[in-house]
Amino acid sequence: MRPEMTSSSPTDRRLNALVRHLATASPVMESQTTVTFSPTAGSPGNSVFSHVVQAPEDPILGVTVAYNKDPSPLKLNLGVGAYRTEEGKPLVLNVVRKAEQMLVNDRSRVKEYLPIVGLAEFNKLSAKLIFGADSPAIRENRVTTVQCLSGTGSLRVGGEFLARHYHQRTIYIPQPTWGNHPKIFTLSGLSVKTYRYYDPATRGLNFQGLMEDLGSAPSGAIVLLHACAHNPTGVDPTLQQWEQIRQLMRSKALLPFFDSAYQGFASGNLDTDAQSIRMFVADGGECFVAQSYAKNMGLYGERVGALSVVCRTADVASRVESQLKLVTRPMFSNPPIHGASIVATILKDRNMYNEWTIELKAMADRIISMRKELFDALRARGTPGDWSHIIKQIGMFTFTGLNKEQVAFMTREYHIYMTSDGRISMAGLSSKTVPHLADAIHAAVTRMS
Ligand code: KET
Repeated sequence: MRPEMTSSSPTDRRLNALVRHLATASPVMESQTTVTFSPTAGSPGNSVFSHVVQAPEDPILGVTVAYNKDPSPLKLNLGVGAYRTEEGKPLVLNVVRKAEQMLVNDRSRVKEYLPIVGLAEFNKLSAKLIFGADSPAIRENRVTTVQCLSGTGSLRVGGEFLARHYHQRTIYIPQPTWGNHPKIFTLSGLSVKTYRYYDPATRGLNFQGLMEDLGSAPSGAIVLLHACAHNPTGVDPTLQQWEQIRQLMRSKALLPFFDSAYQGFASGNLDTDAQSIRMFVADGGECFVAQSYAKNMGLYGERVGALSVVCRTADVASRVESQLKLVTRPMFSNPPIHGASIVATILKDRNMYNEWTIELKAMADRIISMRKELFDALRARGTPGDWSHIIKQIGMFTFTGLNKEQVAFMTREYHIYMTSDGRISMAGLSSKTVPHLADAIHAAVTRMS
């Protein structure tokens, strides 16, 4: 083992580096770092990286890697949450194409760096979209919004800010949740705990467990909430339940951190899907919101999103923003211009905005019709079990209840790819592929139970 290696894990080392970074007000001096001399050239097999072990594939994006390697013409990717057309093709929205054309035709546009906080117009419009056009918090300048690298980057920037400036370092995330959440927040420097969320017996919300766990969380703890279309379960609280969650959280000074990756995808309506967040903002309290345009505008690869922090006063919001800049500047300096310009072009023009809502609703409706078709196909096959959760669940995913072995069987025998927790991306399904999936589920349930 080389002298600079320790037995600690990469996560420990990352956190130690973070602690050292935060503890030193001045930049780390060159002389404080240990530099060892290792040969970087020479005979093969002598790599300074020979100790590096092969990492496992990502549990979600790795499904696409496996799918791409499968030569079968029957193969079907229901892993990643990415919308496909009835023909199984990725979709670029018409309104996005139109906005891009306008941007290309505008010769006055340049490729200069954006400010550290990103495109000002995009930030303003994003806050309006999530909090509502008439939001008092926006009117009172109590919201700061910074453009980040899609939903993931927004969560990470928020997490790092909280690790530096908030008195409580514990964040509670639902059990289960999107697989990247625990990694993002641990690497931000927070300590991650879970609260009960899903009841496998009812395939619905474990509301009592949720309230008990948040009720016994330490005062001030951060709580990650999926704004709508919970991933992976497709189970959301009702508005009445949200109100009870809000009251409990405010009474215990728990800090809400909303992840909004599916606004418009749950109900087909942008305002309806923002209701949970707006309830928390309406009470005048503080909260964090990470917004993504990956799904609702189909801008997956453009990496466009925003972090908003709602504060008690305009003065606090302005100071929070100044510190968010210190998080992003050494992380990615400033965000990319293209995706944010597309979003701003669409959001600021009434006609384009309306066109977007129609296209968004069509995507949401197609997913809902896939739920119905899959449910009917399983009923027609007499597949054992109650499959009504397929039509009750909300958003991009169905949490089928299929176990790891059944999923592996469906991949092996039917070339159907999905995450091993039994989550299916309904957005990847079409009328043509429903029978194949229903056959596979039927065989898995009858032969592998
Ligand atoms: N939050 C949630 C709840 C979420 O499902 C995703 C992506 C993100 C944030 C991040 O999205 P971004 O592309 O950074 O804006 N989920 C899908 C893709 C992925 O895993 O990266 C998925 O669950 O399939």
